[in-house]
Amino acid sequence: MVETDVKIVYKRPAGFTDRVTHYCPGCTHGVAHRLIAEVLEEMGELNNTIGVAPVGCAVFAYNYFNFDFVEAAHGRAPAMATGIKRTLPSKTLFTYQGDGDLASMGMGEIVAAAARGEQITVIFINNTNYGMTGGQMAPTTLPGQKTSSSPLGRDVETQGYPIRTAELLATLDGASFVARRSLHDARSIRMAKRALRTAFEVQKHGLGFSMVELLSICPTNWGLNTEDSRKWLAEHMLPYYPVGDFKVSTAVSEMKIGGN
Ligand SMILES: Cc1ncc(C[n+]2csc(CCOP(=O)(O)OP(=O)(O)O)c2C)c(N)n1
Repeated sequence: MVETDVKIVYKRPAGFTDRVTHYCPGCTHGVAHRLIAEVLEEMGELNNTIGVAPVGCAVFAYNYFNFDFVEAAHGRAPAMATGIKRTLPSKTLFTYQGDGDLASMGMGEIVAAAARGEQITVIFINNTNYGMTGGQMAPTTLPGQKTSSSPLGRDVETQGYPIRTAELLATLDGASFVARRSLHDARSIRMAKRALRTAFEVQKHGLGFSMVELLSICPTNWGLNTEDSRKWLAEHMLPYYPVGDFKVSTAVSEMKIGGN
């Protein structure tokens, strides 16, 4: 046998099962999943977490994480997370929701949960369309963007303007930490991980409602390859959906975070 100096620098996070995901090639749902699994492992929370899966492309998320998960009706994940968290307050609760699930079907749920200051963490995947059902227009679809239900491009005169969900929720007194990050390049992904860590720490410290919006690519429904999708996100999504922290309560700004 040949001796080697090979060191493992990258491996499957402990928070994952060994299932292969059903996501399309290039889709960043897998990146978001990985960041969540890494953060919960680093926080020692894997055995104390309950996730709430959405209706949408991530509907089978419960198959990919090896901790407890429940499945919500479309857009109702914040209500389920609220009930579970109030019943089991020592558990870490998070919802994982797309922009159709959270900002369309579930807009009422998320606004109410944030306004009540529920002690839950929300991971919001913004890929500007309803991915699972064939790429229809979502509340996040950009002006002029072509989708399967806006083939001539979103016309704001008749179809309205996109909703900047993070900014909207940040206006609510019940929200403690609301941020937007992007998953289109390595540096952004590292910054996204730090924001997720902050969001989960907010919950661990009992400081209230936290949400991280993650700008994501959808090569299949955008009709672009992965590389062009990443460029499209940077060119078109970032100007409309700037990354940043939109709400950091005083208590959160004074919070001490371990790890990276
Ligand atoms: C009550 C209800 N309305 C509509 C649908 C159809 N539907 C399933 S997934 C989905 C949208 C999913 O899009 P999004 O939340 O953006 O997630 P993605 O698939 O892009 O990750 C819709 C409209 C449904 N299943 N139930």
